[in-house]
Amino acid sequence: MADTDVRPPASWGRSTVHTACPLDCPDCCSLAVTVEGGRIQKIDGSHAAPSTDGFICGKVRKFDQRVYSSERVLYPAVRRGPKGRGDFTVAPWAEALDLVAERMQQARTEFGAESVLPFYYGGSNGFLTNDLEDARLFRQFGASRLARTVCAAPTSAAATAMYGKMAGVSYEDYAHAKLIVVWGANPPASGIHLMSHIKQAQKNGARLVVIDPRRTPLARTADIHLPVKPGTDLGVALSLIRDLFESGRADRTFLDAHTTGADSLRAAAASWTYARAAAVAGIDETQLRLLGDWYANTSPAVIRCGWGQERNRNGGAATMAILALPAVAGKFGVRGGGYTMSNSAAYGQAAESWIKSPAPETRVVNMNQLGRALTEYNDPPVKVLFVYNCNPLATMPDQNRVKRGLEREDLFTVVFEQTMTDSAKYADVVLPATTFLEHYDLARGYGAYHFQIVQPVIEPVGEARPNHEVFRELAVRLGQHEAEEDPLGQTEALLEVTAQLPREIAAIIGDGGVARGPANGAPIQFADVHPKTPDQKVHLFPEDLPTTAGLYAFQPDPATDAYPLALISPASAHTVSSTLGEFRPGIARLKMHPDDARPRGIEDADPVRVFNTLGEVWCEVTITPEVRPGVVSLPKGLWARSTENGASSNALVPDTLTDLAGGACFNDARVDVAIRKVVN
Ligand SMILES: Nc1nc2c(c(=O)[nH]1)N[C@H]1C(S)=C(S)[C@@H](COP(=O)(O)OP(=O)(O)OC[C@H]3O[C@@H](n4cnc5c(=O)[nH]c(N)nc54)[C@H](O)[C@@H]3O)O[C@H]1N2
Ligand SMILES: Nc1nc2c(c(=O)[nH]1)N[C@H]1C(S)=C(S)[C@@H](COP(=O)(O)OP(=O)(O)OC[C@H]3O[C@@H](n4cnc5c(=O)[nH]c(N)nc54)[C@H](O)[C@@H]3O)O[C@H]1N2
Ligand code: SF4
Ligand SMILES: [Mo]
Repeated sequence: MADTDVRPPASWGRSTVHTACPLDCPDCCSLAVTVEGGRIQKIDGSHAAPSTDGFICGKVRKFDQRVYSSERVLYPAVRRGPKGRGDFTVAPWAEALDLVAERMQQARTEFGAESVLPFYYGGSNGFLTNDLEDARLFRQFGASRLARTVCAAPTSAAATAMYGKMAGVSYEDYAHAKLIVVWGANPPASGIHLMSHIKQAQKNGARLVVIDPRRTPLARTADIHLPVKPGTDLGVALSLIRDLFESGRADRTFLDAHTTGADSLRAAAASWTYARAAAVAGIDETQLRLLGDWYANTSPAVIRCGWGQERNRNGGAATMAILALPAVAGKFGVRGGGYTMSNSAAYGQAAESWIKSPAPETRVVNMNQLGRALTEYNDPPVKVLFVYNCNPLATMPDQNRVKRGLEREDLFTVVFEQTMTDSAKYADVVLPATTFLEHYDLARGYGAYHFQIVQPVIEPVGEARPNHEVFRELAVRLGQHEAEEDPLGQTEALLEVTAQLPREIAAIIGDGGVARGPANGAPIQFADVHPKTPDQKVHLFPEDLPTTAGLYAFQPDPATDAYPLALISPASAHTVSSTLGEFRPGIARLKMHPDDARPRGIEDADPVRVFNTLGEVWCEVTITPEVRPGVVSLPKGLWARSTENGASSNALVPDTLTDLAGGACFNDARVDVAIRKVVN
């Protein structure tokens, strides 16, 4: 075993340990965890990270239930029953790793190294548990590469091309705004620490606009709510841009000095009158016009752009048009003016570049098409699937195809996990992983400007081990590393990674502090931070950007007579993606508008079938005007146990890709809904 002596000794006294939350959430809270007798007693927020402000979400307050859950994977285990049943025999670590290494080598000999596919995402992982030893191992092995596109691929490509991922407006600075536009984001569920600043702005007299197919709790407090049809944001944003130009309210001085491509953008927006955009989006034209006037005439004005608008065929173009708005209207240069999307690039590090082993030019598999890769790829077929930091059966598109792939008898699947997820049940070998309360990591917020160290507060539960140790041990078995040569314990991994960080950041987090990003975590765009494009300009019409439809080109709604309803599956307050989904009580509820329920004879709480050609989901229904007509909604991250037939929204989500960067089209499913006859 590698050196793990830096873990604090199990103290039998009561103490409070300071750490941070690395889960896939924009906030990256600072935590105070009370431990007694080596066991977690309480998890709470601390004041170390300013945006945390001493409170955290309900999910992480009860994360100890997950750490000590009866569903925790405690020991390595080898499958003994049919795939999917979750029937395993416990095995010693050495034996399990020997078996994994042997099967990887065998696959390489018989089918080539590309027949091994690592499958991970790592949204809830910091710099020690993703893209470190794992990347070294699979690169040196020559495995297929994975395009990690399940989330934020189109938004990231748009922000990179246009602004070089310039740092955004901080949560705290929302209090200075006079107009806040929340576009495709749902902060009351998905990034709660922005909320108090929005509320403060509202108290100060700011107007709030929410653009979301659902009347979310935040939308209820908004001055304007535009309940757009999913996938129509492009037209809405272009109509605002068109009006700014046509009415002479575009900021010509800013455009001339700081942007390229303004004329081409103007031409792309020319056909998007308010009337056309309102008709396409299914919204009220007067309200859209009013937003146009408010946005043109108010400063500071800030746009919180989320990820809801990216998860469809127009997601890349829509995000580009939204991000173009503050440039066209000249909203930068003042505190509380500009935009926020992902701030993950604000600390100036790039994990990928730390790893010395070069990335081989092997096959790239788009993770959104895992089902296809497992069932159709033949050159070579995938023979070994190594899943970690991910629960693909719950979270990837086209669930039934993924399931058929995982059922293949000739596929050897390794799942390295904390709990017995739906995916882990299909494993040939399960390996137990530590949680963030049992290992070190470095976590950074992609909303709040927090970069912090995550420390173990307890000893690993069972025989769980951190990722870098396990991948290093595998590398030794595969002959890629000498057994005794720099064993990668927690200390070494931490030192290696912190050495790659900018020195100021390393110094702060090394002392257990919170590094705050540019301008001490409160940058003014175009004063403290500038586009990181090569010419430091905003590229409003980046001609070379590879989009499948053409820049700012609108692709129409894929609804058909057979499947007229758009299904969306946004983040819920109960889970982080599928993490904690094991604790979701009861059968999930599909939300449906009364106008859609009535003609189908569906009443509140009825059992229903949601279906299309890809699959069906058996659940119950809540009839509510919270979703707009023509749209139904199921929560993201459901496990099989949350529906009557074990399928979730992803059984209905096509594995088609977004117009930019091969992103997932989670909100582009078209379905119908019928009452389900329940036979007793
Ligand atoms: N509690 C909790 N927090 C989370 C997560 C979680 O699962 N649970 N997930 C984390 C992760 S991985 C991410 S990426 C972020 C995501 O954070 P958000 O972007 O806030 O999350 P989503 O719920 O995907 O989408 C936001 C909103 O977009 C709306 N929407 C759907 N389709 C469209 C559309 O076409 N146009 C517009 N304008 N709106 C649309 C949805 O109704 C939803 O209210 O949240 C993170 N935080
Ligand atoms: N229908 C629908 N599906 C969606 C979305 C949607 O909006 N709608 N959103 C998508 C989005 S935004 C995202 S980001 C993806 C996320 O999808 P996933 O990447 O699958 O994320 P999680 O569901 O959180 O699963 C992460 C798993 O990694 C494990 N894990 C965590 N830390 C470690 C570690 O250190 N070591 C190891 N070995 N394992 C660890 C956790 O126990 C957990 O089971 O889901 C996507 N799926
Ligand atoms: S999930 Fe988000 S809100 Fe909850 S503790 Fe973690 S960072 Fe904070
Ligand atoms: Mo995500």
